[in-house]
Amino acid sequence: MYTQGLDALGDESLHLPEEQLAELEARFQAKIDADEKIEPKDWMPAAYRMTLIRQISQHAHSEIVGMLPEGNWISRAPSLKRKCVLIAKVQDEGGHGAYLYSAAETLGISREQMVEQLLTGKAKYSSIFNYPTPSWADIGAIGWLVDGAAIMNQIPLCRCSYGPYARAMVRICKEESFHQRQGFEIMMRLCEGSTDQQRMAQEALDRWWWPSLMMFGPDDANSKHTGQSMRWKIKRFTNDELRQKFVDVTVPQAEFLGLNIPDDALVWNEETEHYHFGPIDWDEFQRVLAGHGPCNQERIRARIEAHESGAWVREAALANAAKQSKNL
Ligand code: BYC
Repeated sequence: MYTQGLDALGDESLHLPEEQLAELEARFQAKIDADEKIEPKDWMPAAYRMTLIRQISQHAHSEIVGMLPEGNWISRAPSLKRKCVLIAKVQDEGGHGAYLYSAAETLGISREQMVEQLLTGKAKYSSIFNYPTPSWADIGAIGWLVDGAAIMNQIPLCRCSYGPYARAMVRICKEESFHQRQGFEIMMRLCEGSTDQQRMAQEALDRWWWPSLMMFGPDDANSKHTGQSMRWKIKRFTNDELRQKFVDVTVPQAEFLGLNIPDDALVWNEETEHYHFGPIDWDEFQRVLAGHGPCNQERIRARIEAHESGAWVREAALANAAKQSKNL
C-alpha cells in the first residue's frame, strides 16, 4: 500500500500545471543545495526517483550476484579460519543486498519487480562479478581490489541526498572496510609464502586489476548519468575522479606486497601528484555489460536456480503471514 501511495504521488505531479511543477522542482533543488536529505514521502522529480531506483537496484543486484564468485570457494578455503571468515563475508553481502532492496522499495518499486528485472536481464549488476575465481588468491584479490574499489565508490554515497540510501551505506561501508582488510591479509600471507604462492598472488592481481578499474563505470566523457546525478548529489565524485583515487591508494599497496601492477604505462606524475595509468579496454567493458563476459550466463543461471529452489520458502512465509494476520 505504502509504495502504491508513492507511485500515485509521482503520477499526480505529472499532471500539475507547469508553474506549480517548476516551483516544486526549485524547492527540491534548493533542499539538495542546502545538503538536506530527501526522504521517501517528500516530493521528488520522477527522474530523480527513477535514477535512484536504477542505481540502488543495480547496487543491490551486485551484492547478491557478488556472493557467487566467493561462494565458489567456501567449501575449498584453505583452513577452518578462512572458511569462517569467508562465510561471514558472503553473508554480509546478502545483508547488503537486503538493505539496498529495502531502500529501493521506499521509492515505489517492489522487491519482486527488481528480482524479475535481474533474472530477465533487464537490470544491470556490476561488471566485475562476471569474472571467474580459479584460485584461492582470487579471493584475496577480490577483497583487496574489488572491495577496495567498492569502498572508494561507496564512502561518498553515505552523503547521498536520498536518506534511506545514505543511511544504508553507512553500515555497508563499515563492513566493506573489514572485507577489504581480510582480502589484503590473504594477499600478504601469499606474498610472504612460497614462490608458487607468490605467483598465485601475482596472477590474481593480473586478472582483477583492469576489471576493478572498470567497476567505476565509463570515463566521464561517456558517462551519461554523472552530470545530473552530481547536481542531485546522488553522486559526489565523477567516475574518473574515484578511479584515480583508487589507483593512487592501491599502487603503494601493491608495492608493499611486492607485486607488479599489470600496466606498463603506470607512472607517478610529479606535477599532478597522481599515478598516470594506461588505457582501459572499454570494448571489453561493453562486451561484459552486453552479457558476453566470461561468467555472465553462469551467474544469471545460478540466480534463477536459487530463485526457483527458494519458491517454497516464499510460499511458506506468505502462508505464515496470512495465518498470523487472521489471528490478530
Ligand atoms: N557494471 O552513466 P554511468 C560491491 C552502467 S557491489 C555494470 O556512469 P552511473 C561488492 C550504468 O548503470 C558494487 N554497469 O552510470 C559486492 C549505466 O547503465 P544504464 C556495485 C555499469 O549510474 C560483493 C551505464 O553503464 N556498486 O561493492 O552514473 C562483493 C552508464 O554509466 C557499470 C554500486 O553499484 C559497471 N561497473 O554510474 C564485493 C555502487 N558502470 O542503466 C563487493 C552504486 C556503469 O544507463 N552505483 N554501468 O543502462 C554507482 O555508484 C553508479 O551507478 C556507477 C555508475 C558508478 C556504478
